Amino acid sequence: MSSAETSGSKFVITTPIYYVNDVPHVGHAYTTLNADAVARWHRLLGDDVFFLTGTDEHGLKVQRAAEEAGLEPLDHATRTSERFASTWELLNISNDDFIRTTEPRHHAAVQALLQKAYDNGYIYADTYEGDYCVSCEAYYVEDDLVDGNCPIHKRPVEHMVEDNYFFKLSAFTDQLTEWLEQPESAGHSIRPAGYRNEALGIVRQGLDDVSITRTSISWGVPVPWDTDHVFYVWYDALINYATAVGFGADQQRFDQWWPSTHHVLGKDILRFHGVYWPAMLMAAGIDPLPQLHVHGFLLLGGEKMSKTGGLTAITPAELVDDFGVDGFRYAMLRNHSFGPDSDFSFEGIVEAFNTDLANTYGNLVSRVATVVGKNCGGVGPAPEPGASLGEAAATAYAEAAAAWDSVQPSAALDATWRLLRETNEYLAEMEPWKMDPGPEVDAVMGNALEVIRIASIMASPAIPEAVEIAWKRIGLDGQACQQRLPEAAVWGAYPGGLSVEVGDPMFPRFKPSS
Ligand code: ME8
Repeated sequence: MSSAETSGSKFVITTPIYYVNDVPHVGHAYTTLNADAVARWHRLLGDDVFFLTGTDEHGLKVQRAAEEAGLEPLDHATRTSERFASTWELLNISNDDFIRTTEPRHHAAVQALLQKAYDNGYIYADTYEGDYCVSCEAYYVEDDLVDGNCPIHKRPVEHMVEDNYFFKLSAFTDQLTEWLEQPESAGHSIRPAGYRNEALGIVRQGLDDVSITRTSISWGVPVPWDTDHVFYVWYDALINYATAVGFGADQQRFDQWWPSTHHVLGKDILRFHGVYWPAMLMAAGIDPLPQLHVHGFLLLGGEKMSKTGGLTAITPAELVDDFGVDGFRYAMLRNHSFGPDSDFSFEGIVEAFNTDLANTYGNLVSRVATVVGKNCGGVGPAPEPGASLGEAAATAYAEAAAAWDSVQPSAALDATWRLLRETNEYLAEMEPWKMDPGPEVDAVMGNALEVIRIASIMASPAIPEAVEIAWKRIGLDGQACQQRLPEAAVWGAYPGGLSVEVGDPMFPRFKPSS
């Protein structure tokens, strides 16, 4: 569906709910920032947005982390959940809800949804024996293991034997295949396509039924029809997306919001979101299925940055200290295109900050304000109706809108910054600073101001605070982020006659301390 078609409609976007066994790192921030930027873009389109994030608080991994910290699981979960919430506040994340799986609303929804699947005949009792990775909270079959270790965490698995309830995943092979193979025009299942093919590969290999309850631990949501059991953490966690829009509590609300659900997630949890979750929804009779947007890993020295992997934990707060909130947000979104794995580096952030924010955007704003001050008496002129920059702006907008629409923030910012660079080149060519006051310089500066107005709206999902400053500098009130697209991107709306202010550099160049 194109942006124009979804305008004014509901749009639900979610992040994974993060485990509270440790604190937030740059990998979590990457997912959450992408979801945040897309949520902000949809608000600009006038959509009614519900942006959900939260924490996943049950399971053996969390229980053990609490034991290690000498705390009750709930106290430990509360403490870490707050660290996630405060990190998102620091990063100016615009979530509309923050769900914790230990909340009563979630327990009720999990029980309601799985009871439906049970009543529909898709859950049965049996004994399970297998190799379990506590870090993944998942069983593996022997073929999946690498030298007897978990393929993701490279740690030994634990052999477990349990009386369990099983979910008849195998019954959904055909329906899952059909969903995964559906044409994009019917609403995509998983994007980018490589991940859809990966999910199809999992389904085609043959699906075994999966164990969904535990008796060995008590830290979970009790099974409503047999309270000796708790649901295995993944089957409780996935349901958070349904809980938050009212499943089992407010059917009308659920019916309104559910059909526009988009999940943003990393490739490590593709199997759960792209195979198990849709099958659970089918088993409970919930339709339609959500749309998935899957990204790769941020790598540090070639390894996934992971809290359980014991690799360097780089906290977002440290990077915000160096680059500011918008500097960090921009670099994360711009440097790592959504889909493939991508190398994360401090140098990469410095480069994005200095090149794009300081030299291109910040410089354009100061340069334009300075020339308007000197050659236009400090009053911003209106743009020319048929300016060539107007065409460049329209092209950049169309490209950025398509990229945001397909959840490609990096590509959208690329198109936006191309327009800013073209404007810097236009100024270098026109040399308005050499012109005398008069209509010629007014036209050039009006055009440049109009690009600043439009590009700032386009950049606002990534750098919401900086664009407000730029807007004010060119004499517009704040609220660039509250402009309604696509109308606000149409060339010619900068009214002229506004007072333009030079101010301090918006993004002073970052110089690494040696
Ligand atoms: O899996 N690069 O939680 P989790 C990019 N609770 N993204 C990364 C990353 C990296 N190096 N490391 C982590 C869970 N992420 C479950 C989810 S959802 C119903 C339950 C991001 O705390 C990425 O989004 O291990 C990944 O999918 C997620 O964090 C895993 O977070």
